[in-house]
Amino acid sequence: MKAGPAIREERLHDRLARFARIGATARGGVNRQALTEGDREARALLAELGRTRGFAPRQDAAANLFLRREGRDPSLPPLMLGSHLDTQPTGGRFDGALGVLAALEVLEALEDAGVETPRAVELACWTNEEGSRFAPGAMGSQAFAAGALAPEWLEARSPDGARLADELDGTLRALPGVPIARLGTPLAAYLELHIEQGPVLERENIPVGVVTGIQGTVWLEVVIEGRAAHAGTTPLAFRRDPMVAAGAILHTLHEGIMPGDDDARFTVGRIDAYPGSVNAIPERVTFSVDLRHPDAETLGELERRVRAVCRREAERAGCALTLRPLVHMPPVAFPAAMVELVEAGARRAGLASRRLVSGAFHDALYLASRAPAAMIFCPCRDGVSHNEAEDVEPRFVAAGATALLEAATGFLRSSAPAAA
Ligand code: HGY
Ligand code: MN
Ligand code: MN
Repeated sequence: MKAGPAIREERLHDRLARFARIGATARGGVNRQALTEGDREARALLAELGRTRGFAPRQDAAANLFLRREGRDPSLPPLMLGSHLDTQPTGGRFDGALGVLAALEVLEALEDAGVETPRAVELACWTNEEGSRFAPGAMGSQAFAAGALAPEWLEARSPDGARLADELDGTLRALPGVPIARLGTPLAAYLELHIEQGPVLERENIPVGVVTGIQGTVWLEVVIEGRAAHAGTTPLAFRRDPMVAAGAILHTLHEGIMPGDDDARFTVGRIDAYPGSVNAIPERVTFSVDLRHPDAETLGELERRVRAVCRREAERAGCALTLRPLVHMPPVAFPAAMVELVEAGARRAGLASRRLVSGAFHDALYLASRAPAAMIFCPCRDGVSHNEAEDVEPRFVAAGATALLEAATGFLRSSAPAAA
């Protein structure tokens, strides 16, 4: 393999700016939710950029999009680099897009340098990592790892009423010239660059985060059903008010979970009252629970506690309770060899690094069940993400992409088949 592939910072910055314009919001963020027109536009641009460089695009039934740069032996499973292009409703310009465009930058750097790699290198753009329009998150990578889309996902409805199966179909048809491969093609290893979405690296001014694993995540949908009634005429004794139960649940869990455990994360990001009229006691209150912990057993214990508090407070308010599990992601640790590969790559590039566990889930969590995987983090300003103000200093964008390139070429060298 000839030496010399290098990241072209300008090209990467231009790409990030170009993709940030797709779904750009007035406050400088991005709203490019999974399987929307904006998502389709970004995917089409990515396919076009790949085609221009001879990286063959393909997609699969979960609308994951791949670009493939051939290597010497096409029969060898490829090295895969990826992330996601879908965003939160008030997302930032880097969450996901940085990993996809840095992966493209690695493919282009290899191409620019005329490097023949022993095996193909593929870029993967995973569908619906965020899970905010359609649960669960990391849907595309889950389907890829399992080799199938869970049938119950297909009937899922987004808050705007769209049906997942229809949105998937429309997204696939939006790339008519891109063949649809089976779900779960082979891979030798997976690497993902992502912003840290937390404060650690920036606080320590360290450009490269070597991610050792991802904490566990549980999402629940909590539905509390009481009886709609008149706000003015219904005395307390006659009320079966789901909002009373919801208020008690949120108070008890906010007070009881995070203050007692620095590693625990409890978030209610969405709450809805039906019919949502000022002067009617609601018939139904629905809210989301996002629960996280690095320790699987503790996460299980926290979930049991959430369920028990929901049952107790619903009963107290004379309401019915339905708890729907939406996501269950056990914590994952990346293989030591892959973690060391990333660390060695940062060292070769002269970049300071430190190890850390990811508080956010990522597609790498599912790829780790199919092949040796690892992640690279770069610092983001004030550790803020899932916020339109999300920002990354240009020097950290360049450092992250360089670390990805070094880890990729390090893997390609270490896994090159012995010369025949
Ligand atoms: O929610 C998560 O952890 C991911 O950022 N979507
Ligand atoms: Mn992300
Ligand atoms: Mn995200």
